[in-house]
Amino acid sequence: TTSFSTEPLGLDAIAIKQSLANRLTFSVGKDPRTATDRDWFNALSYTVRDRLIERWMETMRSYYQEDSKRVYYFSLEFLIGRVLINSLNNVGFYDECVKSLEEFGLDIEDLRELEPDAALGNGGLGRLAACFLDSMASIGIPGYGCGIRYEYGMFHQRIEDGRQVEHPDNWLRYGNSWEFPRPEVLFPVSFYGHVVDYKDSKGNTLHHWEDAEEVMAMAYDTPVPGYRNGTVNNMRLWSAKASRDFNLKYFNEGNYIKAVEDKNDSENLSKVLYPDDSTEMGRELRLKQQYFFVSASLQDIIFRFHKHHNSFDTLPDKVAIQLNDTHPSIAVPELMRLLLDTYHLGWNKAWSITQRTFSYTNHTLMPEALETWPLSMFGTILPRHLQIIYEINHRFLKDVMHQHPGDCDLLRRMSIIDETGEKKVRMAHLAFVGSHKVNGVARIHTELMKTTIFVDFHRFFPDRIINMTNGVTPRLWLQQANPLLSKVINSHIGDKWVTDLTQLKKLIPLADNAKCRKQFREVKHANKVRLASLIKQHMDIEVNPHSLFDVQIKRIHEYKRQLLNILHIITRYNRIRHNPDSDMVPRTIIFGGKAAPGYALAKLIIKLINDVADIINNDPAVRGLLKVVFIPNYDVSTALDIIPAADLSEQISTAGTEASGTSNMKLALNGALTIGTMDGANVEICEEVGKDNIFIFGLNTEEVAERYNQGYQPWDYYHGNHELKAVLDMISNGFFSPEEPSRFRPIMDNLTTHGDHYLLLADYDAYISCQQNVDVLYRDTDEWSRKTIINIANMGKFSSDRTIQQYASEIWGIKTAGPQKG
Ligand code: DL6
Repeated sequence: TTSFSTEPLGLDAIAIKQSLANRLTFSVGKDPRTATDRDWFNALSYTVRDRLIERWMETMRSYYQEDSKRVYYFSLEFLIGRVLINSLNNVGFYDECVKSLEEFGLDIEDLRELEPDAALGNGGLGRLAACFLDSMASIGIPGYGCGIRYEYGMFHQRIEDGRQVEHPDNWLRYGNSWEFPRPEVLFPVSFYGHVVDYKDSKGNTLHHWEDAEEVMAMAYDTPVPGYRNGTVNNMRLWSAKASRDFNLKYFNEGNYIKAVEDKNDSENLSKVLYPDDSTEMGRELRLKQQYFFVSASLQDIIFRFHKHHNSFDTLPDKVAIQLNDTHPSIAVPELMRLLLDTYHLGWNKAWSITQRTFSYTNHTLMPEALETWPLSMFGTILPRHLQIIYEINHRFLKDVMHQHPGDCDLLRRMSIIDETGEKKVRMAHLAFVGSHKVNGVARIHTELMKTTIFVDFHRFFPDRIINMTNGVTPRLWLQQANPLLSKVINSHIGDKWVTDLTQLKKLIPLADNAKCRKQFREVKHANKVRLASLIKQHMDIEVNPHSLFDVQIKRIHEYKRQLLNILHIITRYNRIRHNPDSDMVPRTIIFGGKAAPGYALAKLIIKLINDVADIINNDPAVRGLLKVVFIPNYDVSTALDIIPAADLSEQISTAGTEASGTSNMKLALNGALTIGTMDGANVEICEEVGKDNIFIFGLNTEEVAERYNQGYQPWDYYHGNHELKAVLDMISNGFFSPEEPSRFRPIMDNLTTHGDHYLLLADYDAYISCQQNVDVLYRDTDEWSRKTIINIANMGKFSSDRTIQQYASEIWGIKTAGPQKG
């Protein structure tokens, strides 16, 4: 036999230059005279990808040889962003690449801009999944991302006449050089049909799912490199392909058009990401998407498991599956179905294996985001799964009844089937019952899970709920986002923080050193100048880099209270106008975020921000003291431009509503001070940086609850505060929309007549005076810089490496070497 081996590819500039030339010629099919920047981008990405493949294969071989326990992160969303710079950085040959490109007369900055964001996610939940993949690879955990290869990712937001307009995100238009299509990795996924029961020779009942429609799931693999550790993991995304058999039926009947129509129907399954992260998507296609990727992934996992093992007994020792929210929780009955119907295990054994394999992460307490599916729809699409869910529920409720005899109300509350009104499957109950651990994403959120949505479940399974406070990857969110700050940090404490973020603590003494404070200040200023020039270039708005950059970047949602920020802006505007001598701290207030296309009020908030910006930015009375900018199409790439330039991070959700937040972590890590409520991970950020180094205001969760219980009266606040009244009157009387004075009435009504559900008026006063404290501190340049350094130094806890270590040891049962040192 001929031995098969490849020459290791060098990471030096000479080897890279050679690869670039080869790839441009042989893979892109161009010569340097005719090559466009995009051709060079492709040649470069192939050059990088080749180096990933070597490590990827080696990693997969080692997992196979060691029969390592594997973690599968099931997620409907992976918000990866751009891949090029991350791969160069993680493999560790960015500088050499820059040099080689220069020899061909190319600038890496120009090429990087050509890469579209892989925006296969909505916001926090999807970006967290991407950070987790980076951390699993960087720690050396055999972690696989499993999801859908959407043809269209998160919509592209344009602002036209101040309003959000959604455009399709055709991110695959120029191909995707990072992925490997695997036409041979193909699994059938069934829908519809019905279940027929048979008896086997021993009299056992067998369940056959018959007359189902089949769609094929085809795998696309994307390598996920760890940070300079030789590990490259895999993200496997599934794409829907029409099943050939299915079409043949119509072809044979001579119904060509029907066959092709059906082909499109099936392939529509992986067409588009649902662009809503805050309300339940009660749509048939969404349920089918969920089942589609879950079923394909489970078949794939079992196929891999069977290469080594012939009994399912050890499945939970070799496989851990993390359910990213309830979206993939159909995996619970699907694994049961495979174990019962395909592999003929008994119920108890199958159930024990299932529970020990799955764990579930909850990302929201908001009732409108908790998924339920009408029973009739569910039973039509997945008839066998509904039967299995009934059986799971029956056995579960029997246990509950045993412990709490006679408590019918408890049974009704805990049931997986909601029988009040139209019958529905409660996916969160299914995920909870089918998992051995259920986690929240910040301490306060986890505690609230125990006392609110899962109160009965927590009483019944007291050890099941645990906390895993979120984190973000320091590779992307500091090292790559902020090269200037990274350089300064490295010059003082070395670069071990990249894989052990707690090292940042060593920066603490620098806070008391005037020279160091100046260094940090200069970095921030340079980043602000850069952002200001991007804003000028893309939006033609002049912003003053000496002003305080006050940033709120996140999905637009009532609970996140962008509106409270606007109330402050207008208050500030009025103060400037009414006190012509005031020398207020100049501020640039920056927003970024998308609204769900069907969320009318959120879209109206965007319009309000832009209308307010229009008036303020063009009013000479403002005298350069205030500027408002709404940066369109907030995505991973724009986040990387904005975050390093922020002075102030707005984290102002109503206490008890934001599960964790992660932009709070990214901004503080880059030296912004936080103004925020005691909500989500703000609570732990406050604990880490100390309450003197953060601006906390407003009602806490207990006070919020009290306020609701007492019967909250927003009108009292309106009448009780003349500044607030003036601001609300301006919004509702058309000050900012003279051409359509009633445009923002719905906002006014929401904040008053309709009860101000998120308590903006109750928190207004505290917020405004807290913002005054911000101004006072900002004037004290040195003290501000001191606190900035203390913030950065104390962000070590919020690395996703720490989060993943915790998942590994407390949920997945995987031993790791601890933080990678250097
Ligand atoms: O856990 C990641 C992220 C949290 O940081 C945010 O606080 C939370 O709002 C977000 N949740 C979602 C929507 N969840 N659902 N379903 O994105 O998760």
